Amino acid sequence: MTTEAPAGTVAGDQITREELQLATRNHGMPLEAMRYDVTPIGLHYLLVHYDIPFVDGEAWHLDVDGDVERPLRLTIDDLRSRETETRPVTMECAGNGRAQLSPRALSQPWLVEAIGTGEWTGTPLWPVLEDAGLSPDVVDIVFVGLDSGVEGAAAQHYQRSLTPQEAREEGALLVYELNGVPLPPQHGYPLRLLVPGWYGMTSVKWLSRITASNTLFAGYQQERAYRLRHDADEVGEPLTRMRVRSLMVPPGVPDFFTRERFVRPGPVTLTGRAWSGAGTISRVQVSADGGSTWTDADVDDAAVPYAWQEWRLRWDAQVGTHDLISRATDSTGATQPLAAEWNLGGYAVNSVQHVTVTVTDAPPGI
Ligand SMILES: Nc1nc2c(c(=O)[nH]1)N[C@H]1C(S)=C(S)[C@@H](COP(=O)(O)O)O[C@H]1N2
Ligand SMILES: [Mo]
Repeated sequence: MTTEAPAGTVAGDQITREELQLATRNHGMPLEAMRYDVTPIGLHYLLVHYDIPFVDGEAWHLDVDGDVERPLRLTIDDLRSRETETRPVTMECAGNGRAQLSPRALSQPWLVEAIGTGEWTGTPLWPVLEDAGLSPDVVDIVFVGLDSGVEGAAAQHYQRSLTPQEAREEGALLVYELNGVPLPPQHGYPLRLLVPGWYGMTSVKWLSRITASNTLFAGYQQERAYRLRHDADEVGEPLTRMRVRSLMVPPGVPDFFTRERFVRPGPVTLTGRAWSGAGTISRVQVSADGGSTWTDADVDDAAVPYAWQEWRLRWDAQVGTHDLISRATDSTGATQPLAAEWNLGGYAVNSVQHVTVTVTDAPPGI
């Protein structure tokens, strides 16, 4: 008996041409780049729904309008002359892990690599909204990107909303620099929203307009996409904060094509990063035997909340094949599940990563 995959999903491991087309545009972060506290530009993952807009930064401005007392039009210089904040923030795509599910949603086929930590510079969002003066009847604030396309059969600009409470309390920034330089085109030049601790879809790139509204925003990226549902008819739970997750830098060297790992026998330092939308990580456990036994890794203290923490554990690699796993627990006590929990859109998959390594003296020279 065969069970049919729901509409918009596909079962099995075969990648479709459209998924490949998305995957070549939207790259992940090579996991070895977890060695850097701040991900170098170009190694941070990338997710662009439509096309990267070509923006003339001199002519660009940000409009703050809608249900406000004083509509604002701000240039980049206006934003740069406001209060400045620089902070490392780990960002993850809500679809990270999607391609581990079967059936999987036909979309960007991430395995585990849709992550990165930028050092973002910008100005706090809330004081800008205070200057504009939100009317008391505002229930949603809509952030509109310059990029547009067609999704769910509807033409749209990429746009997402936050409630006034979220805009005030989540530490959101309007950012114009990444790692000390103006935002590169692919990461939102000249301005993006950044909501620390939330999945990436909230952090609208190429921001051109912020509109305060006295009705709930019902745009595609809010009402249809980025919701946890098991059935297309469900309203679903909106995605907000990142679930707890850890990843390991795959040790040793890879086979070029299969990416299978080879490690020499002897002591090896296993290392990686862990993060959570709850703020900080309290524990990382590592198993070298597929989850039968676990050892606590050393975890660096959190420098600031919402930036990943490095962990490490010395492992005595014995000849043979081993299934390495890391498992993080955050400050709320939430722990990564051992198996992925299926949902229709393939969102918020935070199950543990398995790294299979062959410990051998051959091939020599490694
Ligand atoms: N305007 C706009 N903003 C956007 C997107 C987009 O396609 N257009 N993609 C979102 C998604 S789904 C993610 S995961 C993050 C990715 O940010 P990055 O490409 O800078 O890593 O940007 C978000 N902001
Ligand atoms: Mo995303």
